[in-house]
Amino acid sequence: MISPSSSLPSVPPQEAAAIEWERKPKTIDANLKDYDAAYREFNWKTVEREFDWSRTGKVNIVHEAIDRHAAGARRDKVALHYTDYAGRDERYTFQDLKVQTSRCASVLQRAGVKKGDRVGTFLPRTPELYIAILGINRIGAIPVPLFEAFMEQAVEDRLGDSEAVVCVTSPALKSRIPLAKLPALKTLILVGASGARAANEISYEQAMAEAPNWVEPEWLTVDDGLIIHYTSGSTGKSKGALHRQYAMVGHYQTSKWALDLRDDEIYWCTADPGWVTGTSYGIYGPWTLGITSVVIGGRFDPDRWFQTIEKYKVTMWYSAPTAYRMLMSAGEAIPKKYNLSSLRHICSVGEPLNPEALKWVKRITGLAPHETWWMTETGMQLICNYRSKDFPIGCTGKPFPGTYATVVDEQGKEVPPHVLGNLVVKPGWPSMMKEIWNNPAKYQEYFRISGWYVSGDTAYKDEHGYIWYQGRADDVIKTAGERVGPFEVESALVAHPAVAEAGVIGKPDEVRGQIIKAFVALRKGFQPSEPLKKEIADFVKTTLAAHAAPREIAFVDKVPKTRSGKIMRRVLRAWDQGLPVGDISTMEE
Ligand code: 6R9
Repeated sequence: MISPSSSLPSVPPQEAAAIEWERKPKTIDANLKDYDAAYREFNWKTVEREFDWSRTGKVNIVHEAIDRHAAGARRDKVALHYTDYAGRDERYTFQDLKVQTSRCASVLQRAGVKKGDRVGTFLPRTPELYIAILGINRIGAIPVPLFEAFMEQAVEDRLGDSEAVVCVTSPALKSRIPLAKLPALKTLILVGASGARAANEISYEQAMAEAPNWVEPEWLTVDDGLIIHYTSGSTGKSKGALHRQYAMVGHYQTSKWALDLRDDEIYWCTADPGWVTGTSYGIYGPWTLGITSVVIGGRFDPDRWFQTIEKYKVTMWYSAPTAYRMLMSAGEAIPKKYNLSSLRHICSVGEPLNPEALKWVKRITGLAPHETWWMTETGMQLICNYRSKDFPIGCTGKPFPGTYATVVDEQGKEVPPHVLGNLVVKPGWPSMMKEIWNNPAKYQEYFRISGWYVSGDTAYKDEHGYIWYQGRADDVIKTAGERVGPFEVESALVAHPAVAEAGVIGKPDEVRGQIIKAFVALRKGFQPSEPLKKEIADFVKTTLAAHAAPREIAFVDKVPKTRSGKIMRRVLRAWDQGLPVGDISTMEE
């Protein structure tokens, strides 16, 4: 948070000549032809008409994303291409997904799941994960997707807080689900299980084989639950952002205008459904539009990534700056091996896209990635660059039509161009989270500045109304595009027997945006050493998640805290950068 007493820093207008523009030909054939006209005139009500529920009053995302396509001209259209480059190479039509998600829905019903219940998914990126999420939606239950890299503590926090009653998982991952600590969790549905199973375990394959091909969706209202995504803040454990069915209105229209998806698209969203991008734009957006999606399993591999574009003739690619930078550092020889000429549009999300990475992607593909700014809590893209609109390279973009995002001071007053402030959004856009699960106080914190939704990011606007993201105002870390809360990492660190205290910050990193750095004070009797650093980092990897483990550890005598016991991460950041620590009058003795 920008301190209310300090005068707001101003960001000098860059020399006009120093700003490079991405210019668009007037003739470009985009779904959104005239951003400025749309911004003046667009009304979300017109989008509601795209959904059957606007006529029937019967709401369920699975009807709009799958069943209505399966009942019409898209019945045999491929909805999902999947490969893991290790033996699985599959395709599912909309009709196939109707059958599969029906069967999965029936399996869940037989396991006792009811409308409104939370159901975890804890699976690698496979078709079963997509089928499970929509199977859960079909019966009006609420999916809680868990990223496959989560270890026991992360799994316990999320399944515990959401009180999930069932979790769809695999034999390999189930050992990370601490059933004894999760009283609400009654049943595990195991994908790929063979042999004996415990009484509370169901074989996915067996149960699917016995299930009927059709289960009518549970009819809901637009206010009923769609999904809960857990995400991190600067304090406390992860929090569950609950979205409602109405979010589909936002997913649909942003997929149309920002991702520019059209009917003949071969669309590749590289995000995992464990994170919000992987569901809003890996499932709900593209499939409500009836688009063909590509999903690949397995680990990140530059060669495979470019191969995927060639193999499926991908036309639209939605990925993240860290991925672009990793591809860049793997060298230009790799993309040169593949035919990338099918691509016609590229977007980026999760962290700021630096001009160097943007230009590299453009050199390789002929296309500049377009920024999309949004958050788990916003459910949909809110500030974007558009395929038909010129933009200054390096900016975050302009508010999506029908939304209002701006930059304000601590009183909620909009600041003049080039003055740094809080990036805020006027509440009321279609995909805004409905609540923070079990935590109304946390939800209210988002609206602390006179009725604005406060993103926690800082930004400025330029004289043309483009918004330029500048950083986080709080201690939330974005590492390789993944959002990590320092408190979760600190809690994992202090569980190690050698660690007395720990403070965690995001340290700037050329490839990953930020890396996690931990300052650790050891307990009496432990000596600082390189092997101990590794042991502590590995401990976080195995208890919390690999991406949440510190890549750097510094041993300190004491972690700086305020007299009320809050870790002074500002001081840690100054230590890290070798800068003066500033005012430490509130520091404990
Ligand atoms: C979708 C997603 C949200 C935070 C957000 C901001 C950062 C996202 C960005 C961006 C600069 C962009 N962020 N998109 N920063 N430019 N285009 O990433 O959600 O994981 O909740 O993270 O990510 O800091 O506040 P989530």
